[in-house]
Amino acid sequence: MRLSRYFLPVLKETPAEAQIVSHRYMLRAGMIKQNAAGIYSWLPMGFKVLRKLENIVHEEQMRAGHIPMLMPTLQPADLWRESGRYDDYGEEMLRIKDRQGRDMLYGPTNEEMITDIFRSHVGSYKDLPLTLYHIQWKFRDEMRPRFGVMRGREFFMKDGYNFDLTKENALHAYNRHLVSYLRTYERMGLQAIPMRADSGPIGGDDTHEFLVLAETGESEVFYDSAVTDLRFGDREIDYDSHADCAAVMEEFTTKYARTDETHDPALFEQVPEDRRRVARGIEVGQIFYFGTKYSEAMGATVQGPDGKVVPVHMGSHGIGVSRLLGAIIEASHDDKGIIWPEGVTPFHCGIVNLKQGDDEADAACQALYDSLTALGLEPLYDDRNERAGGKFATMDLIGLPWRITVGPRGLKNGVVELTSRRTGESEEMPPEQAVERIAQIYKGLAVRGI
Ligand code: P5A
Repeated sequence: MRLSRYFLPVLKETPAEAQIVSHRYMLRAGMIKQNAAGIYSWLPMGFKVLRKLENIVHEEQMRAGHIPMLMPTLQPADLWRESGRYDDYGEEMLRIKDRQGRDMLYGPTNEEMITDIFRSHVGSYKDLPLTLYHIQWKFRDEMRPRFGVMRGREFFMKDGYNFDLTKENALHAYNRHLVSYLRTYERMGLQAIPMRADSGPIGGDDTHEFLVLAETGESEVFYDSAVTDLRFGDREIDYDSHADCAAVMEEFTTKYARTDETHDPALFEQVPEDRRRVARGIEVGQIFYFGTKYSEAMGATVQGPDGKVVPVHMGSHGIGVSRLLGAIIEASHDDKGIIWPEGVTPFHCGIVNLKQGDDEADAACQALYDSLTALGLEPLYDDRNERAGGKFATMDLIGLPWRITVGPRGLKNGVVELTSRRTGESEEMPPEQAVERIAQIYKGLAVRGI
């Protein structure tokens, strides 16, 4: 993309309403625009990152054997009357009447709707196990929407639902989700720690939240610092193996890690004192096992192998896809701007032309652009007629992990400069070598966006 033809409405001033760094940088880097409290438009660069996160979530869900679909944002109230949650959900639910006077709502989550789909089509244990998911906009009329996309009213969530014949199988689905979530967050360059939590309006006893540690997080968390040494990495896992998934669950959830809702001071005391941590975190996902709560209320049953008709065991599992943008920026920035992890960056590298209009510099930039594009990479070429300082400031703000700087002086010696946004270190090299280096860095990582 050439910056002169893109829509990147960068702000010079820091918007007064933004209290935390991710909100400030998302506004300043022209990624989002607020349309109403907690409701945002995703401008091209914000949309691009959102789509990349969505792609990673899809890839990891499908790797775990989960099946993508799409449910609507608007739901009939009657479904929620069946589960009893229409009245329970309270003020957070946005209630709407259609022209016939029917009660509708903008879905805050989809347990009822998926249970209705399931009961309409599945009647035998032979069709189980089944996990369906979608990535769709949700609405919760939060009392205090704040921190930009972090606590929105309209937000983008991946929500998945498992249907199993037995509790044991449903607990395997729970473990399998934990494993796939660990992989998902790590691909986004994040460490998200599973912590025992409270199930709130979703229900059930077994639930873990995934928290990214950050001072600006809304949840207070208590943990054994040894949990921060755990990495899932690139290990191979058989998602169908109960034992493999249970082993990962045990590895990642045995050490003390809880949110304030389930914190147990007596148990925490048993953690060696030098490893006890009290901090704040951003909740980027949550998994639930709630047994037959919805299937019993709504008549979602199957005939088992013994001929008996039984309600299915279920769980639901969510990832806050739009919130993740904020969480990634909170975890990865400096005082100049965002520092995107390679796995989610909107463009793979920036090209800065120090002397736009100089034939040699223009041609060198164009050649770099063409070579990178031919390799399936997406550079953002700053071809505007601007001072070098302004171009560097924009690149630093928008946070592309790599920058190639091209100027007449370097070109005389046959070199361009390759700079890492994270370390600030620069190296001079021939243009072909810079292309080669960037291709190497993104090997296996290059996801094309929109
Ligand atoms: C699990 C999937 C559920 O709703 N039902 C379907 C279950 N869980 S949850 O924890 O309530 O939400 C899942 C994730 O969505 C994100 N989230 C939000 N993101 C931005 N703004 C909000 N107002 C908001 N509310 C929830 C969180 O990341 C949460 O973990």
